[in-house]
Amino acid sequence: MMIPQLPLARPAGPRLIVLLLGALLPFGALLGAATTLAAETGTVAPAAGTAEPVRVQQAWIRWLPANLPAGGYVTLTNPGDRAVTLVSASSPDYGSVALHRSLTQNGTSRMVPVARIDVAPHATLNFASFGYHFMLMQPRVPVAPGDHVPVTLHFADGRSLTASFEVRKPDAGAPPAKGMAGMPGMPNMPNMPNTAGTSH
Ligand SMILES: [Cu+2]
Repeated sequence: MMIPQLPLARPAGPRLIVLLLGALLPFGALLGAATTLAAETGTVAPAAGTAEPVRVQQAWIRWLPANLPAGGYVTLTNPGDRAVTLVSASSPDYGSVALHRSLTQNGTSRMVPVARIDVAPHATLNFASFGYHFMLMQPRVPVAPGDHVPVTLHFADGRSLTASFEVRKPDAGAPPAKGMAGMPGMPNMPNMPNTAGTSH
């Protein structure tokens, strides 16, 4: 791991060194976790030991033809003692990724933007179960079933996590859970091949 050099142009007093160390520690933690983020599952780097990593599983996108907005779904597990709050998401493959929730009001189903999605301590939140989804719009590249799209989840505490979302056909459900694959200490998920069984 590369350790940034302290600036030599001016003397670094003890206070400055403390500040620099404080800034570097979470950076180092991010670097350490980065190797696990490429697979479908991943973890959020702990912020200086204050929170345990969030686990992401069954990340997938329900593809629709004609560049219609696509719904994205995940299962988030918070193993920590504090709630974590998802506040936004982004993807290099889409111009816009919004947090949405489907509601049924007066017998009519509609979806509304949401500003945050909380995951309680020691809880698992399956997006689909609560009507939550990512609304992915304005694709920047051709996206088709069988593809994998990176989506970065941004949390209220400043942490973020990039997971690979499997693009599936409109009539497909969530991909099967990967068992223990998302557990810390088992980062050796292969670079995901197309396992969706599509013939696209
Ligand atoms: Cu929506």
